[in-house]
Amino acid sequence: MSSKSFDPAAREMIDFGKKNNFELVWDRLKEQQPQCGFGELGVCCRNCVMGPCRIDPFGEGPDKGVCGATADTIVARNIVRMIAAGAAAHSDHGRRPALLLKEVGEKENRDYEIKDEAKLVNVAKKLGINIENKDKFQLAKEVAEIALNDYGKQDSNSIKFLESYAPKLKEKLEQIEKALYEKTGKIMGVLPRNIDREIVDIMHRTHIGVDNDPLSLILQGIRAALGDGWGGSLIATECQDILFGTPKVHTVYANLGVLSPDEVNIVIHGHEPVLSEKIVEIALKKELIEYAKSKGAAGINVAGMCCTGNEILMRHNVPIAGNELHQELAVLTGAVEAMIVDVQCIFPALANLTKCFHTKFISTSDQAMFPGADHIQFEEDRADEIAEKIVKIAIENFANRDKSKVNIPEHKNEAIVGFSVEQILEALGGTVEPLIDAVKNGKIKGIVGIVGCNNPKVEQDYFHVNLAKELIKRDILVIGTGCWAIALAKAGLLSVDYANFAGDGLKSVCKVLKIPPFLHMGSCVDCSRMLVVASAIADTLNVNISDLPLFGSAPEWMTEKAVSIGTYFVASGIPVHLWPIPPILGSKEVVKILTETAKEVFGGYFIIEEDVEKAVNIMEAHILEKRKALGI
Ligand code: BF8
Repeated sequence: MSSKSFDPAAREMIDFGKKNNFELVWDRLKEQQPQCGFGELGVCCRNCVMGPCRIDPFGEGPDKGVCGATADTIVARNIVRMIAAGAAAHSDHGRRPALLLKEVGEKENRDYEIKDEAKLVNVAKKLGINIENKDKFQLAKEVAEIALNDYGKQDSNSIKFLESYAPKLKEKLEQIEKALYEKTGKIMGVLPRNIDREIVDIMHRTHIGVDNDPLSLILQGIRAALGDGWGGSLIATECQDILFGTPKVHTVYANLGVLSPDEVNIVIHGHEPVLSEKIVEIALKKELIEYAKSKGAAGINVAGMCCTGNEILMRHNVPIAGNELHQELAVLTGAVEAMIVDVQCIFPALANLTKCFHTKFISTSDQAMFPGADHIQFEEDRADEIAEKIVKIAIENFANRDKSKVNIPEHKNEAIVGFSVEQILEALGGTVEPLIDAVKNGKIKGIVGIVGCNNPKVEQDYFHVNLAKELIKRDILVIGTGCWAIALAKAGLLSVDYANFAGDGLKSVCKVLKIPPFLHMGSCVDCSRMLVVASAIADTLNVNISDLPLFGSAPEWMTEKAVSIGTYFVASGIPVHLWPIPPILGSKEVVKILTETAKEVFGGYFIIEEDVEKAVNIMEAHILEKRKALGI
C-alpha cells in the first residue's frame, strides 16, 4: 500500500492509479526531482530581463544580481510577492459576494436572496451603520458599499472592516507605525488602507529598482496580508453568510465513499460558493431528480471538494469527497459524471485525467480556464439557468458511465461541522465567557488554529491528523479550516466521542458543551472566523490578541494563500508553525525578521518544524508562557 497518504481511501486509489498507469500528482512530483535549489531557498530573481539571476548560497558564486540586489532583497521580494498573490486570491474571492450583495440589495439580481437577515443586521451594526427604519435591501446595499469601498478607497485611513472588527488591533498597529517611524525615520505602514492597493503596492515595490530593504518589503507584505485577513477574507465570510446563511452545527459524511454507485455524481471543486450554492439548490429540484431517474440513475448526488466543498458542507447537508490531494482520486473512481470547478487549487492535470473516464471537466469562471475542459460561463444574473444547464449535462452523462470502471472506496466517516462564530457562541450560551473561564481554570490550556492544504511533499493528512491529536491530549482546543478540516472529517475525528482521547480538562468541556475537541470553522477565507474569535476573547479580557494563549499552524501548506494567512495571523499577534519550509532560507535577514523581529513588534512570529511532537512542544511552551503572563 502507498505511504503517500495517511488516508486509507487515498492509499487504495493511489495503488489503483499506479496499477493502471494513471499519472497522479505524486508521479509529477517525482518527475520534478531534484527540484531547483535556488528556488527552494528563494534566491532566484526573475523580476527583470537583465536576469534571471541567482545568488550562490555557498558563497562561491555571485552574491548579488545584475542590478546589485542581494540575497536579502531577492528573498524578501519573492516572499512578499507570494503574499500578494495569496491576498489577491482571497480578496478577489471576497469581492464577488460583496458585489452580489450590492446587486441583491439594489434588487438587480433576483436569482439570489438574503438568507440571514439577523447576520445582516449584526454586520451592519458592527460597521456602525444606523439600522433604524431600513429594510434588508437597504442594509444589504450599505454593508456591500462599505465592503467595496474597502477595496477601492483612496484615503490613507485604515479599512473599515479591520477598524470595526478589531479596534484594539488597529490601535496597536497605529502605535507600531509610529514607533517604526520614530526609530528609523522611515514611513513603514502596516495598517491596510485599501485591500487592492496593498497588493498593487507590493507589485510596485518589488519591481526592479524600487524597494530593496527586506524589513520595509516584509512590512508591506504584512500590510497586504492584514488587508486579506481583516479585509478580503472577512468580507467573503460575512457577505456569504448574509447571502447563503450562517453555518449551523450539523453532521455530514466525508471521503471518497460519499460518491454514489447508482446516482449521478456531481463533484464541485474550487472556492467560491456563489456557483456551488446554486448547483446544490438546483440539484434538489424534483424535475431534475426525475430527469436523472429517466436516465437510469437513482438520483443526484452532489459532493464537495476542497474549500468550495467546505462552503456547501458548512451550510447544507452536502457530503465532501475530499481535500486537495483527492481531486484526481475522485476521478479515478470512474463514478463522477461531472467535476465542476470555479477558482483556486484546481489541478490543470484534471483535463487529461478526466479524458480517461467519462467524467466531464467543466470550468465556469472567467478567471480560471483550463485547456481541455468544457467551459460553461457562469453569470450571477443567470445563475438558476446556468446551474440547471450544468446539472443536466451531468445527468445526461450518466449513460456514458462504464460500470466496469467504477471503483469507489468504501471509506467515509461522519463529521460534526458548522462551527461559525455564531454557533460557537450559541454552544457557550451566548457569550465567550464560559470559554474564557475554561481557559482561566486550565481545563483548556489554549487554542490552536490549524489551516491549509495538502502537499504531496508531506504524507497526505498525516501532519494534520497527528498534530491535532497530540494537541488535544494536552488540553489544547483545536479549531481550523480548509483542507485540515476535511482531513479530520475524513479520519472520523470530528465527533463528540473523540473528546475521550483529549486530556481530562478538555474532555469535560467538550462533553458539557456536546462539541468535538476539533472545531470545523469552514473554508480558508473563514480563517477570518478564527480572527473574530481571537478578537472577541482579547476584548473581553481587555488585552491584545498577542497576549492570549493561541498558536496557528499550516502543517501541510502549499499555496500562496497560506503564506498570506500565516502572515496575517502573525501580524495579529498569533505565532504560526509551518511545514514544509517556505522559500526564505537563502536570506538570514529575512529569516530573522520573520522569526525574531516579528515577535518583538507584533507578538506573532513563524516557526518551522517537521516533527509533530516537537511542534506541539513549542506550541505548548508558548501557550504556558502566555498563561503565566496573564496570571492564569
Ligand atoms: O483554500 S482548498 S489546498 S489553499 S486548504 Fe489549501 Fe485546500 Fe486549497 Fe486554502 Ni482551502
